[in-house]
Amino acid sequence: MAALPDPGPRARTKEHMSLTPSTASTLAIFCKVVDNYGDIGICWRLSRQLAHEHGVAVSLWVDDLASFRRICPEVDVAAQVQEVQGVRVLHWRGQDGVFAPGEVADIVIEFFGCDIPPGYIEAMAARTPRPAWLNYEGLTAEDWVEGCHRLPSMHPRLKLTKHFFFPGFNERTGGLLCETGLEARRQVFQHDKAAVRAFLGRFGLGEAELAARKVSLFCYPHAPVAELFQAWAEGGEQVACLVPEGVARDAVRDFLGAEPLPGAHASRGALTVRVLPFVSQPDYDLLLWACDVNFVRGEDSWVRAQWAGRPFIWHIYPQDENLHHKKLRAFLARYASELPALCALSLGWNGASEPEGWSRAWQALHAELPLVEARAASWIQEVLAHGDLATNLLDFVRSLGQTPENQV
Ligand code: TRH
Repeated sequence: MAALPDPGPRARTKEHMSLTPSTASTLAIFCKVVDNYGDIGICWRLSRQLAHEHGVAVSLWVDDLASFRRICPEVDVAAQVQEVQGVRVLHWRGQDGVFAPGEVADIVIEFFGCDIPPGYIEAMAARTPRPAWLNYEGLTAEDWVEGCHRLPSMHPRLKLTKHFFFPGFNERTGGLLCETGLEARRQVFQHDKAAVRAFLGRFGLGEAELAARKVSLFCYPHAPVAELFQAWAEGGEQVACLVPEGVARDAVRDFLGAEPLPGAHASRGALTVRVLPFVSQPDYDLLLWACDVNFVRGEDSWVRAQWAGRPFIWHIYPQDENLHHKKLRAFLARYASELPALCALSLGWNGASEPEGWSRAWQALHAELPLVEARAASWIQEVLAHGDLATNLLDFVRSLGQTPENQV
């Protein structure tokens, strides 16, 4: 997305001044963990980037520290307030609470429309200047988001305006979260065979697995994992499937014939399945970079697989009335219109179509892999041409300082 114009020195009111790194603006993110790890995964990634790259003083309010700890082991689940990697983390325990206007940040983000405490909203309205208030929405490739991105919504009672901020894939959306230098670090790692071996060696992979086609597997429990395992086991190519602990538990237990604990592994035919520990977010990136094909899910791992520059299959978060199938098709239309085997396998994996057998579907994808790899590379350039989400978000907030409803 093209950055909104910098307001320039003449237009810099108090609001604008607060957004320059030298004066370090403050920002509060409210994160309700609905389930799994994506809610906190995205909020944590955004918090870190705003703090580390933009000099913003970030307060992350999160209601579930145990989920947070799984992706960031240094989180103390008992602490009400703690500092983690330069971010102030607060345990959000409920909707009660009275806040003074002085406690309100310059920028307030509510993640996926979670209701922030009414007391905090009252304090936002009483603050001078009022904060920029954004609702950070979910990622979808559907066209309608382009009409909704940046739309204002007036508070029914208070003099406050909330704006919708949509991540997305083009300049009519907010872009995707991507840290500065990520692409360069990824390239260096993937070219450094010794680094890749050392990383995978930490999980106990032997020579045969290192030489096999390495596939990481992260999906929801309803994915047809057993069918794919069978296809790989009966296939003509050695496959090493790396599964984080807790993922596809039943299918993995059946394959192993044992509890799927980290380190457990077994081979049948051409397939070895190995259980990995659930790793930290930075290590999960390395895992995606180290594998030849990645199965990912939800939102954050899906985006990280895109930045890995390797073929990936997305297991989309299921929604009522198969709404997610529409979202999946919208993404495939953008990403994979020239990749029929990737589309077929992705649709089958998500139950949106019946594949003509998993062995055939995998073989077809296998034959298409060079094209998928080329697409993975061109996609990164295409999406990053519109800037990264954190920068776009701050540009948008800066532009809000110029609109009448945000002036005191
Ligand atoms: O875990 P997810 O399914 O999360 C979600 C939630 O269900 C949420 O409610 C929904 O809104 C959202 O998806 C779309 O999938 P996701 O988004 O990929 O998040 C997983 C996070 O966990 C991501 O930040 C990567 C991280 N992770 C690790 O840090 N280590 C690991 O070993 C693995 C497997 C993942």
